[in-house]
Amino acid sequence: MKEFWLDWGKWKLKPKNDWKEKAKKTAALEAVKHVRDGFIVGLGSGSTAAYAIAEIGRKIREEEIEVLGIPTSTQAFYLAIRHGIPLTTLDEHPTIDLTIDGADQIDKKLNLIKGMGGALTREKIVALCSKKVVIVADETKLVEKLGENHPIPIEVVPFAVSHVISEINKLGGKPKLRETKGKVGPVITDNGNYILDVTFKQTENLTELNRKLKLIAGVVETGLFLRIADQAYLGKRNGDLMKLSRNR
Ligand code: A5P
Repeated sequence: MKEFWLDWGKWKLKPKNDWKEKAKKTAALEAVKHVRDGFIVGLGSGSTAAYAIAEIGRKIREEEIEVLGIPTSTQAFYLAIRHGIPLTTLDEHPTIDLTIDGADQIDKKLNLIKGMGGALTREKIVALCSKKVVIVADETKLVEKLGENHPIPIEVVPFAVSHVISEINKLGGKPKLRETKGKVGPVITDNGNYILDVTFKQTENLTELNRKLKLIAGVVETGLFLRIADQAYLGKRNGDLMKLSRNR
């Protein structure tokens, strides 16, 4: 018999996605094999990166390696503390040896959409300061075409939000201000900003789209991570692991 859990919000039964949790954990554990003694490690955000953080903590305790972490969000910060990972900053260590992070969409060339957890700006800074970026996810994140049927999260300075919305409309995008759950009002990022989730009908040239978005005054960062990731481990439904690589 299938296991079910009750989604009280929608008042209907949903099958439990156990395979996804196993797949995410398998991917995360594989990625942590890249962590070496003495490494500065970028700690990603989200539920898959959380498995990697727990495994890094275990490695520090049981294999007695010395590692310093740089968290990409408040979530990663507290998880690192809980798992006993000593922390440092980009000011002390501007070059990171390895970053392990999740993603919301991944294409075969390892371009990504990130930011559904609202941590895109710090995630991108940490990734761009890293010698190697390894992405961990379950196989459902792999897509043929990035941005199709999926919004692009964009972090915006609150003062500029109306201006940014009007400029994004001119680019053919439909922005939606991300709202909190459990409190009324907009989501406030770790940097004190808002998030716009923007859907575009046309997602042919994402490099050009990203360039235009970054030129809008008030846009802090976009969730388009193009040619940033080096490797991805994707846990599959059947328990296997898919590996994707990109040459820098
Ligand atoms: C956080 O802002 C995101 O970029 C996450 O890395 C992304 O949403 C993946 O999260 P999950 O691993 O929970 O799917």
